[in-house]
Amino acid sequence: RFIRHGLRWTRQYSSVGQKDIDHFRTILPPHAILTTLPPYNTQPDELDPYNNDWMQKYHGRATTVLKPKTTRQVSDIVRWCDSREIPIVPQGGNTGLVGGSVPLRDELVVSLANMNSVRSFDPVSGILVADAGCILQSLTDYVSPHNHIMPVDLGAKGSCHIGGNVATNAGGLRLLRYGSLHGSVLGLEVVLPDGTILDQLTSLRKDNTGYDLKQLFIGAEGTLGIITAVSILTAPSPQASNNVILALPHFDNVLPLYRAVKRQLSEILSAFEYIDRTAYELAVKHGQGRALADEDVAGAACFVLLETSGGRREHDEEKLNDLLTSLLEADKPLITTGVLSQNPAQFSSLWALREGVTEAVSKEGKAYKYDVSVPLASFQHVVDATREHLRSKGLLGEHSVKHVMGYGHVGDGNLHLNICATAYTQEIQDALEPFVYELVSSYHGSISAEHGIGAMKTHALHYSKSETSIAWMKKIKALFDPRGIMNPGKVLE
Ligand code: FAD
Ligand code: 2HG
Ligand code: ZN
Repeated sequence: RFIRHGLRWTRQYSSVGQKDIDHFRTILPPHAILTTLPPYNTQPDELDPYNNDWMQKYHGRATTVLKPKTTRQVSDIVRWCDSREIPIVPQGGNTGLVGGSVPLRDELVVSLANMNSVRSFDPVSGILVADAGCILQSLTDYVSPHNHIMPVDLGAKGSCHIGGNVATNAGGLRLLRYGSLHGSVLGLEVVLPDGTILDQLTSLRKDNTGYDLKQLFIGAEGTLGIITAVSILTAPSPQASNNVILALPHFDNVLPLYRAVKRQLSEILSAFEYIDRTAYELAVKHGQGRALADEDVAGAACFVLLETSGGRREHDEEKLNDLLTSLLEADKPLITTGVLSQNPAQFSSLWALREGVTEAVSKEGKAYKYDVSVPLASFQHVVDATREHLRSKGLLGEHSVKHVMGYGHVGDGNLHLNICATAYTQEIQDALEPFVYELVSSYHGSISAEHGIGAMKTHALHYSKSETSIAWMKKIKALFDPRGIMNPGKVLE
């Protein structure tokens, strides 16, 4: 049952055929089935949004996309696929950055987009139970009038789903304050690869009743089952939020700055985000947030976006002003300037300079993305060493690699190394890998801090996981999914 596919041994699966469509018609209404097969005869380009990823880097050839509305429908679809050995790609908002959300070949896509209802919200405990297909921004809007916020926030919030966030264990911009989804997700409902519904949708803060199975699905990237609902602890909205962008003359000042900021702001610090000069300039060039004044940017090698969230505005502003004064009046100032937002529009605009980098990079060209955990002190070295390596290969220039930049979540030790090129080419790919992975490994870092493994990094998993860990991951996969139908070729080869 195995065939040779490229360089990897890959299982042979069934393709979706007429008999399958006839069966899916008994489960779903016509509007929930997109297929190039009769009687629907969907135009192939209507399937493009499901077959191509956000970066336009990974391309599948699915003939069929199903959009169930209920957990029962998901279960019926999966049970059928299990019996027919039809591989499935669970898909949320398709904003993933590692090629996990699109088919490698002609797998069936099960989109959660129609499962988009809030099931319950308790304003006292802050516990929200929602269908997996709810868009993150719509959940933020839902809990906001109840004075709560989602514990996760990211640039893709307008399209990513909460189920996709959980499936990728997305980190994002609030991790420093609210921790990872492994902590804030209280329960999950999952359709297992044989169609069984695993109901672990508890709303309990504490539940030490043996193995915590839900943790396995958080970050499994759809390889162990389809998440159909999520119970998540939301946080009380801060009464006051402020942000400031700080310009630094050298990268070396970032670490001492982080220490000083933590010491002085302590409990009100809610984000400490990094962008280097190249990333800043691209964000501005592509209209992500308003440019800072020329005199604020002059001499800046990089920037830090700092956010505070607290209970009393005067108290927080006093702390922030004291911080800025002490930073600027120090004998050897760590910053050249600080721009403090004065109103909600400026607050959003400063955030856009950081959140908008991903969008800006993709407007500028084709992005090679390395999402790594490395010691904070080495962020700049990783970026510089990669740039120099590309230069030594003759690949730096207007017609090949246009920019090499670093940005990310300093507070989490997570660097986003982005290489922006005019096109995706084998030459650039070969220059970057295994170079970047070996560099990260030399720091005992992680080759995926928050975006996951997807299809992009299956071959590189060993840089961050021991042989024993990978062997046990494979045993877990085989236990849940003996036929290997759930998102094959993702996470594990
Ligand atoms: P998809 O892209 O559809 O899927 C991602 C993976 O999860 C796939 O493997 C898919 O099979 C699986 N999956 C999706 N839904 C389910 C489900 N219901 N059940 C089982 N498996 C499922 N990531 C971060 O960690 N931090 C960031 O700050 C961040 N910022 C981003 C900014 C931008 C502009 C973009 C485009 C992406 C960003 N990402 C970030 C990457 C991405 O991981 C997140 O956008 C998000 O968590 C993916 O959710 P999605 O619904 O789009 O999932
Ligand atoms: C971010 O932090 C996201 O902005 C995306 O994780 C990072 O595009 C990237 O490399
Ligand atoms: Zn990130």
